[in-house]
Amino acid sequence: RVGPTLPVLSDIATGAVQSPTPTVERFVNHFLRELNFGQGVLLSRSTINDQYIALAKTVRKYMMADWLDTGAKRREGGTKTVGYLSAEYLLGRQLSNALLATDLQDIAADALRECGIDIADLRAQEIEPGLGNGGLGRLAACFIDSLATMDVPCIGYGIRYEYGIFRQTFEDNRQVEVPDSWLSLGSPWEFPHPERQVRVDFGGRTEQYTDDEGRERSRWIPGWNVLGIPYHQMVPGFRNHTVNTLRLWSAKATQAFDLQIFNSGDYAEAVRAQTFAENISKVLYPEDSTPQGKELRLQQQYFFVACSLHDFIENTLPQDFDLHHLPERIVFQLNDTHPVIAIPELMRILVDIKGFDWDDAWDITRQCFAYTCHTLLPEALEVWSVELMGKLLPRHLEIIYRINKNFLEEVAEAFAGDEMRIRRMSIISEHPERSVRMAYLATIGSSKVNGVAELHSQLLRDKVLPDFSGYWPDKFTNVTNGVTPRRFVFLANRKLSDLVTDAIGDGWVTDLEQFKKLEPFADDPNFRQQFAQVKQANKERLYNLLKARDGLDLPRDAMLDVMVKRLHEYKRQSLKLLHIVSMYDGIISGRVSTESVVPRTFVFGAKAAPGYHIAKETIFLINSVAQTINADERVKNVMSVAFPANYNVTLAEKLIPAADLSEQISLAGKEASGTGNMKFALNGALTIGTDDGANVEIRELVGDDNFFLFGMDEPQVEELRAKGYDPESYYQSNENLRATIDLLASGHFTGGDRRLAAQFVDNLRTQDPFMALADYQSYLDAQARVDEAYRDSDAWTRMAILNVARTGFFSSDRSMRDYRERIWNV
Ligand code: AZC
Ligand code: PLP
Repeated sequence: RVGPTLPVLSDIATGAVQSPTPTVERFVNHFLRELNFGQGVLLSRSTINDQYIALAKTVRKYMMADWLDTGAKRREGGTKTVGYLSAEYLLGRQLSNALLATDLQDIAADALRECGIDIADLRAQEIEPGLGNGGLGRLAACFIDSLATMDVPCIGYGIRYEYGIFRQTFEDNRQVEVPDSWLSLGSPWEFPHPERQVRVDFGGRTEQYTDDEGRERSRWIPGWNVLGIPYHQMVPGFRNHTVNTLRLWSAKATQAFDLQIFNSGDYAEAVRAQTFAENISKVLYPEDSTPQGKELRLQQQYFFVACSLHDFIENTLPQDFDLHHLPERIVFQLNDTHPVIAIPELMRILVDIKGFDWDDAWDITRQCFAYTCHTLLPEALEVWSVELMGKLLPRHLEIIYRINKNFLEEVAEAFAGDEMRIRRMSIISEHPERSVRMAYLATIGSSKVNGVAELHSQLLRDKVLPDFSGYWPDKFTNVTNGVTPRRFVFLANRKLSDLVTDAIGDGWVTDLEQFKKLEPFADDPNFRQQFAQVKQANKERLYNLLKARDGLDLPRDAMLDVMVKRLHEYKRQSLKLLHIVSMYDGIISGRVSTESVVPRTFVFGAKAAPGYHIAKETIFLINSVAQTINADERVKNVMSVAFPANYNVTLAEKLIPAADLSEQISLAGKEASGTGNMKFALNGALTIGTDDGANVEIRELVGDDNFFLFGMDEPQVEELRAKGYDPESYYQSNENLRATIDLLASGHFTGGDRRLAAQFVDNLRTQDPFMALADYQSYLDAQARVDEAYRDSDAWTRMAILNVARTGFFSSDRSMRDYRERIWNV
């Protein structure tokens, strides 16, 4: 078929280029052209993958004019840009989001139908780019979506990992990791620009010299280098003709590297050199929150940061831009400490390359950075040994020392030489080995420091960085996290979106506070009935998927109780497991009759870091418990446990809209914020949760009556810890708890083998570092309240509607407004 073509976008001036008005016929035409001339196949001979790629490339054409236009507008406007520096972007599938942003969903579906293709099959073909571990990476993806939707100039900078977060499979109930080769079937959403390569140096030594003006200076004589190749992705705003850019860097070997160091005439050796260089962007480190301190990881961090700063300064700013004005044009947001090496890197560029005085450079640098901390766990605060830093980045280490020296002089002056304080505040810690505390460097080198929920920001000020917040009270602020309503409500929950839009119009998609208008509908029986039908339909959709995907057969009418997040001791999947086993024990021991219980389906989703032993044991035990319970006739129809493998964004989009109950049960004071908790509430699940992270704010907004609170709060946790926590005393004094743990230990769930549960049980009884046993009774009591509430399904639905109506605050659009006002001034 031949039809009209897209215009040639040769000479772009702001606003001058219009995308073609989409029609079904045009879309068919563009799609078939992509299939024929792009993939080189006829429709009749094309595979689903051919069709998916052709569809993706068709959709991106409809974004192209806006992308070029946005770029031109940004260059001409001379406005300030947000440079979001993040080692992770957990993007999720791109196709549906692009169709939504461009409003092409219906046209594309119709067009494909004309070609005899069901668009759902093509959506399912996409492998999601899993370039992140969990909450932190997904947050970055939500933020860039919101910035595009709000038309804020933003470049997302990161790493194009060849392998993202591993694919999880289970073998004999144990987690087995499989490489995630997300690029293997082609990646139609990225635009490589090898001609824009950037050279990144590593290693070598520094050298002191006197410059032309007689100043003592230092210069870096690097030992080796690699090239960074940028891959661009479009970040479309929601139907606003803005398309921002995500720029991910891929490492490639340089010629110089081969020749200078490794080329001994030995072919194998020369290839090894290339492999070595390209390893830098080969794979995402699968540790969530707990850094490993590996050399390759520091290489990754410096690699993408050096590429990004170079890209902005040399390729994005106008030529001859006076860098004294840099803070007027860029603010780099540091997504946790992973990109913090950017601070000494900017100093190096300004002082060593551009010849600035140290003090001028420092003044500029501090204005250009802001730092977000995402954790409270001390073990999650990155430190790099001085030895490693000196070997890999000798000049940066020198710069860090000088920053530290100047800073400590300032502290000494302000606090009359208070030695203890000076030692506490030093970027360099001496124990257990000399190392660089990246969170301190970030704090000293940034204009603002923020936590990610009210409680977290308060604890960050009071517990993690008290000396710094005392010294610079105004530097510290809070921005509570948010999630994008486009992906996590509109796309993930079409039925709810339609219902809500019928009730209050569609303004909520970009102004989620409008959900407030739903409040009166909570008292409308007709609306409640429709709302309950939506929930039921979402459950059916999920169960059909789990049947097809995992062969799971789940009952249709039980309460759906969901705990999905990375597996971490502090998140306490162990406590959830204790609840399940207690319920099961109650029934099989005859204490509780099946007629009296509220039937529940429990769903877990969680990946464990491959080297995190106790987390993997927990996965094994959950799977073992699930297997036993699902096979036990005595609890048939009242209990089932499902653990679909490989929890990722794609699965989250199906699971969250179906849930009745959201499990947010971390030990108080450990979960910085959580964002899964927000997604559940916005999709009409009720939360059972501790007073932790953003749960606190969720509960404040939805009200105590619409939230199941349990457990110690953070001061109580501290108090118990100070008193000396003895998990065994809870085991001894609580009969149900004892029965539950004994049943776990008995081998009942592990084919009679007591050893297989021993580590898990021993850990709980003797260490229990996250106090699951202390919160156990309170948790079970709260679960009993959940059961009571669920029995009155109409009242439950009312509470669910109020959760939706009152959580519009958790839009990432609101988070971005807060960053603009409190941190960025853009
Ligand atoms: C997570 C926090 O654990 C989670 O509470 C928060 O919601 C999320 O960041 C987004 O702010 N942190 C991480 O994933 N990783 C690290 C290094 O903390
Ligand atoms: N992993 C995935 C795939 C997610 O989609 C999310 C958030 O929705 C998270 C992890 C973070 O979950 P939580 O906030 O519960 O830790």
